[in-house]
Amino acid sequence: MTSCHPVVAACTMGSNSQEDTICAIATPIGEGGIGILKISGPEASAVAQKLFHPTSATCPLESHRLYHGWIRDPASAHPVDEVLLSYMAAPHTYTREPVVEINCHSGYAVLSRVLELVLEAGARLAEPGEFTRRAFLHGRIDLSQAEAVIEIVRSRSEQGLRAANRILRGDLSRKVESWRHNILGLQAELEASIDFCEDLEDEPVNPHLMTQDLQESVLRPLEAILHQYEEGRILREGFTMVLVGKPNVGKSSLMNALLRRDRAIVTPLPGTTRDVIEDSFILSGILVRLLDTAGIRQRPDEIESLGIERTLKSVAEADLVLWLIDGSRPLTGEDDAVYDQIVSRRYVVLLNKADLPARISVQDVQERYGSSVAIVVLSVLNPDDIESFRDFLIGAFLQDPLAMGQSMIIPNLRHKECLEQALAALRRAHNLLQSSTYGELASLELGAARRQLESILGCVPDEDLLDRIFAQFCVGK
Ligand SMILES: Nc1nc2c(ncn2[C@@H]2O[C@H](COP(=O)(O)OP(=O)(O)O)[C@@H](O)[C@H]2O)c(=O)[nH]1
Ligand SMILES: [Mg+2]
Repeated sequence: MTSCHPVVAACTMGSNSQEDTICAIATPIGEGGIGILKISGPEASAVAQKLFHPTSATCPLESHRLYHGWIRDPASAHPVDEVLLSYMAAPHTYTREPVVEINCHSGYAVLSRVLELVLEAGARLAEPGEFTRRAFLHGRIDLSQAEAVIEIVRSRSEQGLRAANRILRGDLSRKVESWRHNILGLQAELEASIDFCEDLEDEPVNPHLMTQDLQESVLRPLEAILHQYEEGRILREGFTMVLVGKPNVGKSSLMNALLRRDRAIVTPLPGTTRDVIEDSFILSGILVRLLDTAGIRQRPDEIESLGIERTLKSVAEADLVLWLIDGSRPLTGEDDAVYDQIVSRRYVVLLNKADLPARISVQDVQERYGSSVAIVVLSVLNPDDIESFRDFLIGAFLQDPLAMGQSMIIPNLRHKECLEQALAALRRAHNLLQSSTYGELASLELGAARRQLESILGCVPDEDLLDRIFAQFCVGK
């Protein structure tokens, strides 16, 4: 990536924590096809060559080639595993350091023995995220891209993955870098005009043009990207739906039908589901989190009351509430009690049990709860109805995030907070510029905004922040 790298490199050079050679098992430990051990650092090749015996003699190892051979215990010369080993010379590697990867058979004993030997040969066990941290410290990626690596690893949906890949590719970095560049330009212009005014008592810059420039080249695009955060949250974290309704209306049955497996217990006895049960499924490439709740009802017992408390909490956090009503029984005060709890949220009514003789109609529901409510009539036991309901959800609620997922850049929470701070400083600068006498203060505000943007890219050395970010990684990434 781009023009920001020299900045990152300039800010981070001089850190000397990167001089030793680190290693870690990069794949999940357990029985499997292949387990990979990664070594990175100046001694990577020397460490590997103490243990590795290639089938056909090749010394020194050539970069970016795969070698077949055996790992042997240097003390006893006993074979430990038959492996494929690759050596990648710096700087064309993940960390920009020399890297060795050993593809072993995957098993607990094999991997831990090879790891032990690599440690004895002079490497140190990597900390969580240390490989990616080195990629960042060596300027191969900036901080926002390093964060995208975590999101890629955690992505559970195709759309979430796409959004994270866009950040890793540098789409956000390029924008932030260009705003930073524009602000720097404005600041230089402003500083020059301040000096100039002092010397000549003249006004060489047009503050009107400057505020316009600030507005168009930074303020507006920054506002636009912040706007994308909220919708983008759904792509990243998933769309949360919570099922509510009085007991026995079919909530757990709907949960199981949407998940296509028996997750929640379904019984004809009211009050079976006492806790909030959570699971998720993929709808049109988007992760949908589904929460089945205890029915909201009057006069519950103690355990059920706790369940109801949790239900109300999930209602408050949901993107959409699915309110189930049993169409084969008359509406009661218990339905009213549910309505009272969800009325301020975005919700849809599901008039369920349409396979049974109807005791209430769409009209009855509208008369009681208002005509603007969206009502879906269905039987959750009918697979065709479930298919139509899935289509309804996509059409009514996932269209916008899906469209966004095609191209938009979606900042994460940390980026969003930096962008908000930058925006606030830019707005203050904008106001100061309009009253043209406060050039110096405006320049200070521009500087504050620029620093917020730099912190998105990680230009500002902040060990605490780096520790916090890289602690979220696993060892070996
Ligand atoms: N006939 C019919 N029965 C249903 C339907 N949906 C759920 N049920 C039954 O209603 C009872 C309660 O369902 P359940 O999912 O446990 O309701 P919950 O208490 O709201 O979670 C069970 O016996 C289900 O089989 C439906 O669409 N039609
Ligand atoms: Mg239930």
